Amino acid sequence: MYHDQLDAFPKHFLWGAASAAYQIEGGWNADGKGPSIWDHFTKIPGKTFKGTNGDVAVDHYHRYKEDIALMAEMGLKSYRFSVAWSRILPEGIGSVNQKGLQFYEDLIDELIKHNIEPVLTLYHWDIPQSLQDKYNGWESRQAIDDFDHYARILFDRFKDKVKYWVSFNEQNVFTALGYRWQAHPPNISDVKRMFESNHIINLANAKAINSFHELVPNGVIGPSFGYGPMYSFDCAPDNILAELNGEEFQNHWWLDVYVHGKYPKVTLKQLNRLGIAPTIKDGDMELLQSAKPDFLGVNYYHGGTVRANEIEHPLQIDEQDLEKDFQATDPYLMKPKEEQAQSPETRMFTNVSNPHLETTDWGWEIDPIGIRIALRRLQNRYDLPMMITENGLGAYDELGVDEKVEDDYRINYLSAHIKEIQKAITDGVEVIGYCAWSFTDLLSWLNGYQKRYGFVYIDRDEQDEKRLERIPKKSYYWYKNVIQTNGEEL
Ligand code: BGP
Repeated sequence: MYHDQLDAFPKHFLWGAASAAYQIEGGWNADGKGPSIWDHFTKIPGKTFKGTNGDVAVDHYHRYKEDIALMAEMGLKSYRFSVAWSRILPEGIGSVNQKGLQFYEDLIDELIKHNIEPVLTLYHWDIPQSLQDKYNGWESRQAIDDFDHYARILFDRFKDKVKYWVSFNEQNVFTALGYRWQAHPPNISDVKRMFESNHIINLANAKAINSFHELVPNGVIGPSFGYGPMYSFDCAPDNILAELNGEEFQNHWWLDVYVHGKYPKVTLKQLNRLGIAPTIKDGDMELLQSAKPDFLGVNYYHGGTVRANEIEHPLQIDEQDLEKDFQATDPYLMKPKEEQAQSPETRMFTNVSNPHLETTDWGWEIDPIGIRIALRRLQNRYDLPMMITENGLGAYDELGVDEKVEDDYRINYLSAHIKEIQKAITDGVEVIGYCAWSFTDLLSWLNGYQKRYGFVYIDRDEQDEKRLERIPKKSYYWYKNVIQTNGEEL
């Protein structure tokens, strides 16, 4: 579908930028803050690039006024940030740390003073370490009530100041990296435990959304999902089937629960067969069905291309095995069930690289049309308003001798994606805002400070905090103009 003329962006479109507490704040133990699992994890040798951590990060905790002044100067309409649970409740439960709460109140007031709409994320990956120690964090159902208690403190305090709320950030990413790939805290490699904790997080999400609707009738809430549309490698029917499997296993597995309160049947059956489906207790599905988000937050970086497994890995079977029985024709089924369970997607699809797409310096595919495809698919299936809550380019920015950063590559990247969003809006998709990742440079979870995303350069690196000076890049001025023209000049 091609349009002669594109619709204008909606009048009150929320042109924004995003961040997360651990990646920018620093002040890791300031004013009574307790440690989170990230404070703990980053101290394990070999886990992050050059051992970087968020102890100081970009010191936003002490410099938020300076950062918000730069947002105001840019004309930013919205700013998405996350609250660190362990600043509010250092032990995860118990008495409130008033200074921690006050920090966020001051931040929100400062945003409002400058007409910047706050978008508050309740959870961007940093459960308090004390809850991890006490009952294994998200593996315990106690976390559902404790998260709700924490969320209600924020709903109560900020219900008249904050309209837009995000419940969980990229549940698909932090459960996979934390419980399967040992790349994030809590540093576990166990697929069964991943599905169990994921179910508990679904319940926590639903319970908090219900509390929100009780306490904040004028606000809106939704999860931010890390969505990557799946593409079939080609039109061979078995690859199309692989695409269907990939979309269900990687995306609908979460989104169907958020929006419709149910797990996709085919994936659930497969997980049950392998003995790794989550334990669903009486009342769980009712809770999931009772909570409906008001909008979907979409974090878009790239999608994924898949093909049928047998093509990618041609069958290699011992002559002897062939004698056995029909199952011998499928090497996957010959593995013990426990081994099959460690890679449940094996027979559903295989990831391959897409020959049509270039990649970033970190190997992430660059696919602007994918954001339109994402929005179209999500509108089709879930029919909720959407906010792009993250999208951006990680690059090695260089501060020139003239103290300038000429990041034309970032401008090209963002411009191409925003144009596709405009096409999706013209198609008929309801998009209420766009948060670029990120406003300032910040700590990349595993990649230190060299992988930069911001409109504002921060003068620090892995070894040296330097002056932590804020220097607007070329993209800062470009985005300022995008906002001023409400997207007419991209
Ligand atoms: C998303 C996270 C963000 C951010 C971004 C870039 O998955 O929600 O917090 O980090 O990815 O990722 P990275 O820093 O790994 O490049």
